[in-house]
Amino acid sequence: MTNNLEDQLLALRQEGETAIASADTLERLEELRVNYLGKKGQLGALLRSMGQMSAEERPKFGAIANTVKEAIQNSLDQQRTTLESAQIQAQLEAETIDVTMPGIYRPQGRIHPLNGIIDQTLDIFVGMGYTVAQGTEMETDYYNFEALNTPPDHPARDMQDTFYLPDGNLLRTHTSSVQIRYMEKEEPPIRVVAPGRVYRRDDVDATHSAVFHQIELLAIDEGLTFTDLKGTVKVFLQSIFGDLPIRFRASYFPFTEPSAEVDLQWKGRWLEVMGCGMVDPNVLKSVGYDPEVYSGFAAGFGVERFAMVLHQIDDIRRLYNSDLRFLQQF
Ligand code: 2NL
Repeated sequence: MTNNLEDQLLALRQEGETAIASADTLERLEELRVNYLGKKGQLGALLRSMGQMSAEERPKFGAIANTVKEAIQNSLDQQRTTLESAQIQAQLEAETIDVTMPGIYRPQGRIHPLNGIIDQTLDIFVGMGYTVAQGTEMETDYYNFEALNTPPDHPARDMQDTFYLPDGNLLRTHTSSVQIRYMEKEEPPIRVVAPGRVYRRDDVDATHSAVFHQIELLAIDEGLTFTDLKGTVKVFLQSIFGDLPIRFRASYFPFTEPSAEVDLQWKGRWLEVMGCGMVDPNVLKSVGYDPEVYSGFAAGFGVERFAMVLHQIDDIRRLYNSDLRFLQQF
């Protein structure tokens, strides 16, 4: 009887160790633990039969049972360690980052040359205390012409030069209208810069487009003179084009008096880059400012023309075609 139980204990140990060593998952290992060492497990069943043993036999059997229990527990612990480290190893391998793999290609955009000039210009004027103003592309005759001292018989008002809409409104021919509206709303001192899209019924060729971009600037204050205009324009042009010679040449605009064209010496010849002048007293009157108290200067330029001079572009349409082979050069 005793021998038989001892044999069963040793057989249990043998069987248990073999089964545990071949468990290939942690779940399977837990099943085996319950089966051998659990409350209702096989070792427990054998121990319960100790009740029928004599007092002399019990200690010896108990000692063997303990050894078997420890042996099975050791096998379980060892196999758990083996399975857990295999699991970690597998996870590490699955999650390895291959640092030699090529990266994901992300196309790199860039600023369009026209936006580049607009950004640069606004930065310069905001740095000098100017406020950026914008307005609508559709305007009334009053804000585009009348308030700007442009008489009804002026050629700019001709059907040939301006796009008129069926309702009598028009597409603005400059952003001066934005500045007129700004002056109506605000009081001097005024420092404003107005970028935007403008329309002219020009014949479209390599240097003219029916729609283009303009930036105008305006300063109104007590005691502003042509010298203030010259200094401002010079600082601005030199920060865009570098330290090149510039000259002011007498010209005419209905909204300024005196008026001037500004030329830039670029690769040995004089290029016309902007127009400017002292705001005509009639323009000040039209927004309710007293020309005896206030004076001011204004200037305007075409962004496309700037871009063409700066980047030596010979055809304005290149700026509108979105051809990446062209745009990627800037
Ligand atoms: C050019 C010349 C110019 C102005 C724009 C202006 C605006 C107001 C009052 C007076 Cl509100 N003048 N603007 C003055 C002179 C020239 O632009 O060649 N633009 C493309």
